[in-house]
Amino acid sequence: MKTPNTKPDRSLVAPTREIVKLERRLFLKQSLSLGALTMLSGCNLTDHDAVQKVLWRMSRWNDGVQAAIFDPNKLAQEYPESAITKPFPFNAFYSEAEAPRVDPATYKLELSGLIREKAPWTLDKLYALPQTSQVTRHICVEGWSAVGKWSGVTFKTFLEQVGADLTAKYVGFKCADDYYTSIDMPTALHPQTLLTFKFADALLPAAYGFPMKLRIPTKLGFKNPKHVMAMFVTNDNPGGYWEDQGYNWFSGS
Ligand SMILES: Nc1nc2c(c(=O)[nH]1)N[C@H]1C(S)=C(S)[C@@H](COP(=O)(O)O)O[C@H]1N2
Ligand SMILES: [Mo]
Repeated sequence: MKTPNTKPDRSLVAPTREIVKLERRLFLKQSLSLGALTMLSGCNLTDHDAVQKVLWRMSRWNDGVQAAIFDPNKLAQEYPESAITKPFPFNAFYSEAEAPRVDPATYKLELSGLIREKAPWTLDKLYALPQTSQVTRHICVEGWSAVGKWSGVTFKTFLEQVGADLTAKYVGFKCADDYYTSIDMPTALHPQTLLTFKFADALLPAAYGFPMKLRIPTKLGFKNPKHVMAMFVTNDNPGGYWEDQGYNWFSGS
C-alpha cells in the first residue's frame, strides 16, 4: 500500500475542496451557455424534462470522472479523541424523535444480489467479527462537519466473508426508515470503510443509526447509511434517496 498522505493540512480540507471544485465545474457547464447545451444535447431546452435529462447525464458523467480519480490507497484524515465534536449533530430527512427504533432481538441483516452466502446475519454474529475503531470527520452537504468515533468491522472483511462478487460495480443499502443509497465497489473495499455498531464506544443510539451505520470517511454524509436493514451487490446503479433527487451520486474523494 502507498504511504498515507503525510500533509495533514491538505488532506483535512482536500475532500470538500475537491468536491466543491468538481461541482463548481459542473455548475459552470450547466449555467454557462444553454445554447451550447442545446447543441450538445440536440434537444429543445425550453422543455423542462429535457433540461433535467441533460443535467442528469452530466452528473452521471461527473460520477465517472470522480471514480476514475478515486485513489483506493488515499486515506481520510484520522483525529485524536480530543478532537471529537460534542454533542455530535443528528441529521436525517426527519426530526430526531422520529428516528426508527430497530428491535435488536429480531434484527437480521438481509443479503441479496451477487453474494454467495446470502444467509441473514444476527447482531451477535456481526458483533463477533473482528472490530476496529476510527475517529474521522463526517461532512454533510448541508454545510456542517463533525468529528466522531465509530467502531465496527472493516466492510471489506465482511464482503469477503459473505462471498460478495468483489468485481461487481455497486453495493446498495436499504434502511429501516425508507432511506436508501449505494456506493461503488472500490469505495466499499477502501480500508477506512467500516460497518459500524458503536458510536463513542457505546452501541449506536437510535439517532445515529442503531443497529448499524456504514461509515465512509471518503464520502459525504448522505452516502453513509444508518439503520441498515439489507444490502445487495449489483452491476446496475441502485441510486439513492438524495441521489435520485439530484445530489451527485459519487460525492466523494
Ligand atoms: N437511514 C438513514 N441514513 C442516513 C440519513 C437518513 O436520513 N436516514 N441521512 C444521511 C445524512 S444526510 C447525514 S449527514 C448522516 C447524519 O448522520 P448522524 O445523524 O449520525 O450525524 O446520515 C446519513 N444517513
Ligand atoms: Mo447530510
